[in-house]
Amino acid sequence: MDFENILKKLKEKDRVTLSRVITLVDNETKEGVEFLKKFYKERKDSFRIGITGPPGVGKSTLLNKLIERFAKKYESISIVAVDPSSPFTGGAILGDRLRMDNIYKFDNVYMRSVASRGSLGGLSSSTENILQVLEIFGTDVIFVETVGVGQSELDVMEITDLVVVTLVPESGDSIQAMKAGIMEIGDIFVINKSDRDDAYKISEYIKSILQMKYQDKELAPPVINVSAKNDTNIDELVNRIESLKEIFIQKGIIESKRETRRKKEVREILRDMFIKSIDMELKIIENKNNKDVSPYEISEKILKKIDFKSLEDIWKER
Ligand SMILES: Nc1nc2c(ncn2[C@@H]2O[C@H](COP(=O)(O)OP(=O)(O)OP(=O)(O)O)[C@@H](O)[C@H]2O)c(=O)[nH]1
Ligand SMILES: [Mg+2]
Repeated sequence: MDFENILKKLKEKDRVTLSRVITLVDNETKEGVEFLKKFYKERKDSFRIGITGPPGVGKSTLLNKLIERFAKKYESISIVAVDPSSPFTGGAILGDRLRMDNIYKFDNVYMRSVASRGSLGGLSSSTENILQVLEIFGTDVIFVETVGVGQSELDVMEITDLVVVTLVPESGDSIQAMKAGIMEIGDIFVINKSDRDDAYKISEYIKSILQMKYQDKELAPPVINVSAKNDTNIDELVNRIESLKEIFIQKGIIESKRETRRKKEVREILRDMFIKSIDMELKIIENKNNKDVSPYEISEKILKKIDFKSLEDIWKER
């Protein structure tokens, strides 16, 4: 593969090449890994915004409105939708593409859907690799949409710089249950569908929960009522995102999040490599009669047999 030529095309903002490289990386191919290794230093520090929330709260509709604003302001915008087909809307990728019609109106917007499957390093590490390709491509802002249902979807939010948690007026009843997960990770809380009744009651309720948690009123994440459908208060949300971004940069929060991510990724990659090589050794041992050997002893034997120098080659051959 002519990596230099691929990089050149990416830098020329060639989307076909971009899609191809993302596929290589998403499938965790050897070429994909080599590409990321070789051109890691070519990355731009894109600002990563996570949009999460329960199924059907209007994340994609909201994102569509945000794209409109951001596409006018920045040179290049990307969207990564992780499993856009939630059981709630039954909306498949196609449905999302219809909802997000601004993807087509602006030629500086790139969208990619990824299936919500746990690869070796988990959903967050395979999504991280895609974001790195987008950063090599040179995008300014990346939006990541996940349906906030499970732990792996919440983990994905850790690879973003700022998290927008989206709720709706009806979310009130389930907030107690959500507290441990989704309520913990939001930097901004949005009450979408505020064209409906009780939208302000719930925002007051969420504010009170957040203020209790953060004690200092100033530090509590903002809660903003919007209606994506009617385009109400979207500009206010954009302003909040932009000002929080500035604060995060000034306080060094983004830099430290990035450092934490890098460390965590190394850990996950190493764990993948180890597990793979252990599995290979286990296969060899399975064929032997070990019924009277202690599992501890077998484990120690396997550990001694692992060739640490070739871990990377083993990993690449998966
Ligand atoms: N009344 C009202 N309906 C809305 C609003 N925003 C979105 N919807 C509707 O809510 C439904 C779900 O919208 P989506 O944008 O697909 O929601 P989502 O959170 O992305 O859904 P999943 O990705 O499937 O979890 C659609 O029928 C939208 O038209 C809003 O502000 N007000
Ligand atoms: Mg959606």
